[in-house]
Amino acid sequence: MSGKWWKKSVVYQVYPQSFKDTTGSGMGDLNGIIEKLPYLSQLGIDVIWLNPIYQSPLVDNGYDISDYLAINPEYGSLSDFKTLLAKAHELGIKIIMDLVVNHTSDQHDWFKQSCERLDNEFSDFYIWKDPLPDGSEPTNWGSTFGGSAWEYVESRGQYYLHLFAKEQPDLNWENPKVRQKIYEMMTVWFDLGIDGFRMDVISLISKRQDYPDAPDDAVYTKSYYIGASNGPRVHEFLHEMHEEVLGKYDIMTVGETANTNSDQAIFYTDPAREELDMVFHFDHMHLDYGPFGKFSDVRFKMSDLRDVMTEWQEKLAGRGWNSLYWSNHDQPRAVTRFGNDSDAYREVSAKMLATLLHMMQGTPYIYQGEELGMRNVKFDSLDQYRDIETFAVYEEMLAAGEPLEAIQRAIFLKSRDNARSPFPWDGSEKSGFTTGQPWIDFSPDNTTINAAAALADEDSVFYHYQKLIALRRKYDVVSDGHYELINATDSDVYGYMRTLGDDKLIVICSFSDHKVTYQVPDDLFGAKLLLSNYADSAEVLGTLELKPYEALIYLK
Ligand code: TEU
Repeated sequence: MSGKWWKKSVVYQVYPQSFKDTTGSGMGDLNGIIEKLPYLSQLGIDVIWLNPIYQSPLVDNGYDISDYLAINPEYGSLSDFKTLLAKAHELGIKIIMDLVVNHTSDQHDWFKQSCERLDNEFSDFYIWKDPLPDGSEPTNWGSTFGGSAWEYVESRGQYYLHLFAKEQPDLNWENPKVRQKIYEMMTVWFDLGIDGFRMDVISLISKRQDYPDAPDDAVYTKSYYIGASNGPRVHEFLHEMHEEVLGKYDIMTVGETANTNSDQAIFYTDPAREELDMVFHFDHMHLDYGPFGKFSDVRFKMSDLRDVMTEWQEKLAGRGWNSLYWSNHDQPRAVTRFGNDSDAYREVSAKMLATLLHMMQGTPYIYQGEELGMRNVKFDSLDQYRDIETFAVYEEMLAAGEPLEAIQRAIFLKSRDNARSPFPWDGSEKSGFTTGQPWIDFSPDNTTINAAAALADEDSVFYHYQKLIALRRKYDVVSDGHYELINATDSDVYGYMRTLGDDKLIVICSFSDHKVTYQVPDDLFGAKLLLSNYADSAEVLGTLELKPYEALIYLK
């Protein structure tokens, strides 16, 4: 059963820890989300994706789950969650949750029991290997958050695999009992009425069973396991999950799939294969990687971005479905990374990026604060960071002999904490977020960049998003139109067209900080302006002189 309603939906990602605190604890909570539902409704979004709110020691901010069926009391209770779901549904907003089943927390009861003995019910719930003859780790793999991907446990005399922190042991999907437990747990949440799942690192659940070493010359042995993305049985497992659970509900699913190319994405999202509805790919996130991966000061090239987005638009058309995103809780702020976050151009370039993404085919995701044009956070000291990935990268770059300045710059540009500072509801001292001490510092921008200011300014980034969402709802060409580039090699301007029947939607976005002339094909002349990010944009399409970061949508 599937109404495919998600093809017309816009998703808003809420990072609960940093959204709205109602208790003074300094951490956001479920009642805070309930309180702010009218704000989300005003923006016009259809679906909320909640980052993990389950019981967790919060070593990796909830991606280390110790009880899949319990709500972390820091966020509230199950009854608060039910209220949130009911109130959201009343407003016509659906809720999808995070499904983190590549690994659990080391505090999960399954893991505790698994550690104890080699012959109990949970012995094979995780990936245990004997030490090599010299006592060392089974492979040379590094973990995402530093050190080896293997941890020794005395009681079993064995190592367990953890692709992320050592507190996040990987589940053994080869074991059918593990899969059954997961399906049962998913069923509980669906029966409660949730509308879908975002599936954390789902492309990693199936491991190659030969456990090969990473080649000696691999720059990072830690990247090696990502090469093991899309393992041998991943599609079999997801199809099984579809048969056992997903296919029984009218829901949406989006898989997080690092290192998955557009051909592989079709395997995940082709409806005929009955796996997932869509995936998050990372190809545009990789455009500014350097020797230390994400932590670099390389700037993306617009032509590369256009190539990547176009490849995914074309490849998945009619065969799968795209997720459209600029940012999330693992990425820096979109306007800093892909736009221009100077005072002069922050708002106009944030609107440009929104325009470019929201008129494409797929389901757009807005990460909280993106609708305010929030930029990266200027933290003065390393002490202000909270994220384990940031600390791991700091150690790694230091050990590699990188100068402190370069490390600080990379962290400022790419730390996940850029996206995790408390949501600025207003310009007051505590940003309307909490009455207590926030778990992570506020951005110094909050006094000027905040929701109250945005709502009071009819030209704000917020209202631009609101209009883009309304356009998706109003015009089928936005969800269904055929995608085609205009002036495919222009060095400053990303232009494309969407066609459905006699309708043509023309989208023109300048990435330049100065004026540029743009020649439009003659047959598009006369199209009428639907939306732009300047007050005095040309009402009728002809040859254009584009202002810095100008973004235009025309309909013919
Ligand atoms: O992220 C998976 C993932 O690919 C990360 O390694 C990502 O590349 C990194 O955060 C980018 O800097 C997911 C979650 O979104 C993330 O928050 C978790 O830490 C991770 O899985 C482990 O569950």
